[in-house]
Amino acid sequence: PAGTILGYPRIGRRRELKKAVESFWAGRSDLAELESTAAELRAATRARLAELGLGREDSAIPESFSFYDQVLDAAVTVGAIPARFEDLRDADGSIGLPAYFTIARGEGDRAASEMTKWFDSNYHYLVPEIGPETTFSLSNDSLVQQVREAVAGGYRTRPVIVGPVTLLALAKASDAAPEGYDPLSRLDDVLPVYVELLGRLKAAGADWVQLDEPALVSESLPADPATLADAAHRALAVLGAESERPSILVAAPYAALGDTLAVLAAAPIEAIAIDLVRGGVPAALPELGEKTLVGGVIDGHNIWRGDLAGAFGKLEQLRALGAVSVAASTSTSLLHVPHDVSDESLLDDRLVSWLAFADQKVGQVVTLAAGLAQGADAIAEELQAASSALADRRDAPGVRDGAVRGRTLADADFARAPYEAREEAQRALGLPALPLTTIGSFPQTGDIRRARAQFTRGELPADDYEDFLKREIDSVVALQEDLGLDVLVHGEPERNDMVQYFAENLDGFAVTQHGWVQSYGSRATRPSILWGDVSRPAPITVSWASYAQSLSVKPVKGMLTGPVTILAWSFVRDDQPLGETANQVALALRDEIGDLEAAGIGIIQVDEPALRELLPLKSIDQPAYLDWSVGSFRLATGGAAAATQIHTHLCYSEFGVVIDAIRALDADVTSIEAARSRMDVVDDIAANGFDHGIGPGVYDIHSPRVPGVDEIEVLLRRAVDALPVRQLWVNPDCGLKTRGYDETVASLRNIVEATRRVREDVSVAV
Ligand code: THG
Ligand code: ZN
Repeated sequence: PAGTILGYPRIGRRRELKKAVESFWAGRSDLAELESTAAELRAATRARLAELGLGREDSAIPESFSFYDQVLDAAVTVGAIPARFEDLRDADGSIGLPAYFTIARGEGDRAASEMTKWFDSNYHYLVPEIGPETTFSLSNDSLVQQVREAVAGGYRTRPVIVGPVTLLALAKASDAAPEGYDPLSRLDDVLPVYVELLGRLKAAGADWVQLDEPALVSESLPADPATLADAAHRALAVLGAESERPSILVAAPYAALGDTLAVLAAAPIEAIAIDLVRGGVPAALPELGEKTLVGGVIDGHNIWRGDLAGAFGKLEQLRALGAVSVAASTSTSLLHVPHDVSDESLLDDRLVSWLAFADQKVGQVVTLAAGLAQGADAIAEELQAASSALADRRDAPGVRDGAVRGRTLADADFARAPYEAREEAQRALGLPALPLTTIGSFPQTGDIRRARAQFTRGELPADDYEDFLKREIDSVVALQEDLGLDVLVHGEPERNDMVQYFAENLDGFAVTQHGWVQSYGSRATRPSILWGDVSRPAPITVSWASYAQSLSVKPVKGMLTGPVTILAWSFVRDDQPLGETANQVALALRDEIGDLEAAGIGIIQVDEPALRELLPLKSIDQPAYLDWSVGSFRLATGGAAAATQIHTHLCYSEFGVVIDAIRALDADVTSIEAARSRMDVVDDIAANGFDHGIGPGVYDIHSPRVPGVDEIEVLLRRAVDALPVRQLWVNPDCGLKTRGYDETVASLRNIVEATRRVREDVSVAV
């Protein structure tokens, strides 16, 4: 077909899949109910995509459903599961849905699969574990059944599966594997299973299959691009040689394919999908013969209607470069965008006219496909309408705000007093050695969520809601005083989400009602839309922080989300460089910090958990990214007085990867995750000569387990042995929002006791 999409959201327009899956996990519904809900969702998706104009019978509709994660789907399909779950196979060796969920989520002392970010998206996949002991065999035929289900419903769909190279390239060596083991060394062993699968898909009625091979565009994997290209060459030679198989589309989304395009062009496959949004049109094309080049010209990452004429122009360029068969597509799966902007009745009409969620993007692909088939004239009206919307957006009030753009920046705005001077000034805070604090959020109880929902629905008056939140703060402050923490927080009961809360309180953002995007498994976020120049109409956090401070003589830490994280977890305007937008957010936060200082808040934390997340895939793009991301943090915090202690928090433990960036942030104190890696990170910190305050986490908040006093003491002593005491803080790994109160209180009590023990030995050294 002349138009397709690489994949479609799976969670359902109203998160039906999330609800069905979680209800099954809770034992409130059985497997048959779950399977039937899933089948209904798949049927609704096919019908919707056909209604939007993708062909019912020409393989234009992708079969891209997943109960949890597409990487886990592929691993389970080829039987590559961790040894600790082997006993979950059925008698015939197959891996059913309950086993699949157990592999994803863990059970008892069998650890869940590790989760990590999927290329440059906000989606997280489950990392396969592969070792010499892994035996590959076709172990699940869900995809084959879904093709049959589609055929029975009157569709020829195109099954989508993560390809063999990406599956192995994303895998980590299993626990049993020897040092230096490379899962990619198992390529020849896994290929026969893919061959068998392709045969069964063909027999089930699939004319085409899509192998997702985004690993081929990445420079951030253990295997280098040339090794991955060679693996693709070998894999496709084997898969392509089979006669009983569907036509093969290899999709390489998320960045430019570079030299590897020539490898795919020479392979015995029928189509190649490339990302022309992130990648751009290549200067020249290799000899493609009859192969179809699927041009990913509609952005799968973002929600803008965008420049449709420009997208069509890219497809025409492919033809001009010699491609005889060109098709229109999305740059990536539409997994990363919400279902349908027409569900957003509360959004401003004008804003809506600039937007395209998944269904609107399908419409755009259908338009481009018509243009390819019938010529540009046939779609002139649609192209014109998109261009008009783009022009309207350029000129609309709020997109460019003179007051925001009039703020000039000087180099001095990005720098604070020298660290030594700040350290001296901050002694006035009177903190003990190894100061005790938390990351910011306290448990979001059912009561808090209920009150917020009632308030949002208009059932709880604003005054009552505010009272409720104040009582919540009262109890969180009292708890921290009782525990003996040194730097208190207000607990953030007023925040639904650390990004959405700021988006709701800043100009230039819009929030959606139903714009859910899968983050991992059954979990989703509702990214805000950053559409215009950002400014702060009024102080946001000051009243909560001051209220909490009024309850205690100990310092209360103000809590803000940093500019990079606000951008990373929102849909951001695409009409100016990210760095420019980041600086606007930074200026709003800078003003907030000034107001917090004026209200007597002496310690302010600016969280940047996404600093590492947003790091570009291509190493050539990384320095520029670090430049603007670090710059925006420094702009946000650069106005703080020397005596004001600026903290930041980063949600990961790979300190080494971004140590230079962290140093450049120049925060007075940085808290990071360290409990799961048993404090290994302190050696990295010491080796790097990092000399600012550092709080390596001593409590893994991702687990309901309460760490014992002795265990925490061991971690603290490790830190104290590796680093000067004057640098060290004591805190959990991350916010306590997702934990219950019982385990939180017990864990914090143990942290305080362990710290007391260690302080006895180090007090002399301070
Ligand atoms: N906030 C935002 N984006 C994020 C994160 C965040 N992106 C990256 C990372 N954190 C993703 N992690 C999660 C963790 C939990 C959930 C979603 C993403 C989650 N979501 C609820 C769910 O799906 O049930 C919905 C939450 C709600 O009701 O608002 O649990 O922290 N912006
Ligand atoms: Zn964190």
